[in-house]
Formats: sequence, structure tokens, C-alpha cells
Amino acid sequence: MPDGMNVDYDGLIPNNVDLNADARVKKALETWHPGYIDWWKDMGPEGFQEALVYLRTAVSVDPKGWAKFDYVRMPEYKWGILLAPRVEGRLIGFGAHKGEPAWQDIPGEYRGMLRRLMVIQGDTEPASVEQQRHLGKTAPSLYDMRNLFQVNVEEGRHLWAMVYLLQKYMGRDGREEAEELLRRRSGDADSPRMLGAFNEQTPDWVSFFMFTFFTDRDGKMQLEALAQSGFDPLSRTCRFMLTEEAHHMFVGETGVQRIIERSCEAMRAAGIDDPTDTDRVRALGVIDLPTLQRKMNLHFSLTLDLFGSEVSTNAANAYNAGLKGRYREDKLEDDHRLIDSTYPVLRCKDGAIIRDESVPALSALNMRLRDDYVTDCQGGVNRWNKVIERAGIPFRLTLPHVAFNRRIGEFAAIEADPEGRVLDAGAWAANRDRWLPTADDNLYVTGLMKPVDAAGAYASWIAAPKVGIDNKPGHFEYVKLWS
Ligand code: BYC
Ligand code: FE
Ligand code: FE
Repeated sequence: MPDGMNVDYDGLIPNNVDLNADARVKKALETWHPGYIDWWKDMGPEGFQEALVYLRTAVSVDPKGWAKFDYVRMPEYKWGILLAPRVEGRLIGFGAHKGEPAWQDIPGEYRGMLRRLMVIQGDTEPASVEQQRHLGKTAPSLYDMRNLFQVNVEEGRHLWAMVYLLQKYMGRDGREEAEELLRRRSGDADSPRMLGAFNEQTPDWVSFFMFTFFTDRDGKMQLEALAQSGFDPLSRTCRFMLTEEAHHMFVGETGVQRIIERSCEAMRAAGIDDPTDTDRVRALGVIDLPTLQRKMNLHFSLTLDLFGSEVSTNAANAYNAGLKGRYREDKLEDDHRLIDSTYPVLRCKDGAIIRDESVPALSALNMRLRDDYVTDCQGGVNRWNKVIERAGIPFRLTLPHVAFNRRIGEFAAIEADPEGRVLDAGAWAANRDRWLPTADDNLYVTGLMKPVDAAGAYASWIAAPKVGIDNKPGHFEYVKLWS
């Protein structure tokens, strides 16, 4: 078997990194573990710590069959350290060290940069669990509740993944950062999470599905970029995380799709031709499409901020150092150094949005990753629109312009409408409620969030999934609440 295929599943910390042979790191992780469990009990899914949840646990990194499904109490979930198998002879694929053997240890000069990347990545994982901790109480079905908890335990495992790297490769600094990751709290005034979107609330299930579609997709893009890393343990870690991330994206895309299906079906049954007749649509107990559009505008724009500034020396440095590549760097055909090339960047000049063709490609890497992200999002939106189209409803969801509602980067200082027209403050204030969720929208959506906990039953506003998890039948009890 190639290195890394054997998973030691019997110890306290399942792993395929031979922890037993690494007493120092094993001890550091075992010391960190109780604090993690305390954090999980305090900040993890509220009210469901005793429930038996039908979860998949990674027991192997073999692409065919890495997961085992079983009923587990979440605090007893086996959070393990799993890296994709080592590729013999792997070379650094980009930057100043292109063509050199991938590093198995941290190159001293890049310690600070790597530590920052790992800490930021690690910080988002527990943040999302904190943001979602109240949602179990209003789950629209046991199926959805189980998917929420699956996402939550895997985000917990992603924290473990970064903590392992910090503790193994960053010594004492790494152990301190690992403690800090358990100390910060999403939305806390004194000790918030590091990135903006991870301090926002996820107050209802529409937000949850939008978050897993849009924000977990930033996770996918960033992990893809880090999977290209010349620091091989980071690359292998991210490659395995990406296999889990696929499910998070599935939860988001199908969640929104099932909302759309249900809304369209109810509108048709009631003979409603105008999908913007919000009062009539809401009277049916389903979510009107304009509200979904506003929720989408919010989560898309919040997530775009996670790509950092369009023009960034941090991004250029990380690329040059061989630490963070482009999306699918290994599939791109160019010199992988980007010394003399440029990349077109949307910029804000004298209050107008222009396309600047002269930005050095190295400085434009955040913009490029964001462009790849927008393309990836558009694919999902097109699939949602197919559902609306098939139902014969005259409405289409659209991604707002990248300048809309931004707090980071070129457009932070201006206001723009969803078409990308720059607005003065008065025009923004007068129209904001057409584009972002209103107090009334939130009240309506919150009012729909009534728990449905009979096996096989679904809330009024969401369709049943086409197939069950692990091919289970429709009435399967995904969460045993009273055991
Ligand atoms: N909020 O050069 P700049 C996931 C700071 S999601 C607050 O423009 P850079 C997940 C920045 O730190 C993926 N501050 O940006 C999803 C810097 O400050 P310092 C998470 C921000 O560094 C769902 C200054 O502004 N992983 O996994 O090129 C559920 C100038 O920065 C923000 C990663 O992000 C912000 N939004 O790019 C669970 C990968 N943006 O250092 C999990 C690791 C920027 O000058 N992180 N700043 O004080 C990175 O690659 C980069 O740090 C970023 C920012 C892409 C985030
Ligand atoms: Fe994650
Ligand atoms: Fe995720």
C-alpha cells in the first residue's frame, strides 16, 4: 500500500500519519483534545449532543470506500487526522521553486507565511460550527438535520487537520495558535473569528443552504489553491479535505434546489402566474423566489469578501514562495511563474468600475481565484434556473455584480447595484431593500422555521430529496432524538 493508505482507527485519534511513532505530536494532540471536546459541547449543535446521528466517518483515504456510516453521538465522533496518500517524487509546481522536490518539512524562510495561511484556514472551520449551532432546533426534516450535523462534524475535523499541521510543524507557536483557535468565537465583540463572513449569523435554514452553497465553495476554492502547495503535508491535508467538502456543496445546492422545487410546485398548483406576487406566494407557506434572490445576493457578496483584495502582495508572495497556487494549477498551461504576464482586474477608479488590463498576474491572484469561483457558482445557479424553467415560471435567479455590497477590496468604498452601476448613498439607501433581505423577509422566513422531526416528513417550504443518504429509504430515521 502507498504511504498514507493505512488508517489506525483504534486509538483515541484515528490517523494515517503514524501518530504512534511521533510521541511529541501525539502528546500535543492529546493535550489539545479535551479543550476541543469542551468547545464542541459549548459551541457545537445546541440540544443534540445526546442524539444518535447517522453519520459517515472517514476510515480510509482510498477514493473507493473511505467512509463508514453508523449511528454516533456527536461528541463521540472519531475526529481523525487524514492526509491524501503521498505521491512519490512530487515536485513543486509553481513559483520561484518550481521543479524542486516538494518540501516534507517547513522551509524556514516561509514559516510565518505558512503559519498565517494555516491559522486563517483553521479559524473558519470552528467558526462555521458556531454560526450553525442553533439550526438543529428548526430542522425541516431528520434528513436535513443529519446533513447539518454531518457538515458540522466534518468542519470540526477540518479544524483538527490544521491543528495537526500547526502542532507538528510549528512547534510552540503552533501549540499556541491551536489554543487560540478554540478561544475565538464567531461574532464575539472582543475575540471574533478572523474573517468577516465568519462573524455573520446563520439564523435560518435558507441562510444555511446559501452558506453551504456559497461560503463552503470559497472553502473549496481556497483548499484547491492550498492543495497545490509545495509544502507537501499541507497539500495532502487539503486534498483529503476536498473529498469531504464535496458533500457540503451538495447540501447547499440541493437544499436551495428543493426549496425552489417546492415553491414552483405550490405556485403552479395555486395557479399563480406572477412569482413576484409575494403575498399570494407566502400565503402558500413556501418561500417566494424574490426572497431567495435577496438571500443569494447577501451570501454571494459576503463570500466574495473572503477572497481578499483584488490586487494583493500577500497573494503574490504566497505564490512566488510555492505555498498557495491557482485553482487547478497543475492543469494550467503556462510558465507557472507569472513573472511577465498580466491579468485583467476590475477596479474602482474615480468612483467608476473599470477593467484594468495592466495588473501583473502575480498581484492579481486573488482576483483570478475569485473569477474561477464566480464561474463555479454560476454553474449551480444555472441548474437552479432549469428547475424554475421546467416549472414554466417566469423568473430567473442571477448572481449580482461583484461590486455589489462589498466590504473588502476595490469596491469597499462605493455602493453598486446588482447590475454593477455605481450609486450615490441616497440611491443605495432607497433601493437596498429591493436587493438584500429585509426585516420583513427575515420575519417571514423565521416564521416558517418550525421543526419537523417525524421520520420521512418535510416542512411545507422544502421538497423531499430524490434519494436518501447512503441510499436509505424515505422514512429512514436519520437522527434518533430520544435514545
Ligand atoms: N476579513 O492582501 P489581502 C472555508 C485582511 S473558507 C477580514 O487583501 P490576502 C470554510 C488580510 O488578512 C476558506 N480581513 O488578502 C467555508 C490582510 O491582513 P494583514 C478559508 C481580511 O491575504 C465554510 C489584509 O486584509 N481559507 O474553508 O491575499 C465553512 C490584506 O489582505 C479579509 C482561506 O481563506 C476578510 N474577508 O487574502 C467552513 C485560505 N480579507 O495580514 C470553512 C487562507 C483580507 O495584512 N487564507 N483581510 O493583517 C488566505 O489565503 C488569505 O489570507 C485570504 C486573504 C484569501 C483570506
Ligand atoms: Fe471545512
Ligand atoms: Fe465545508
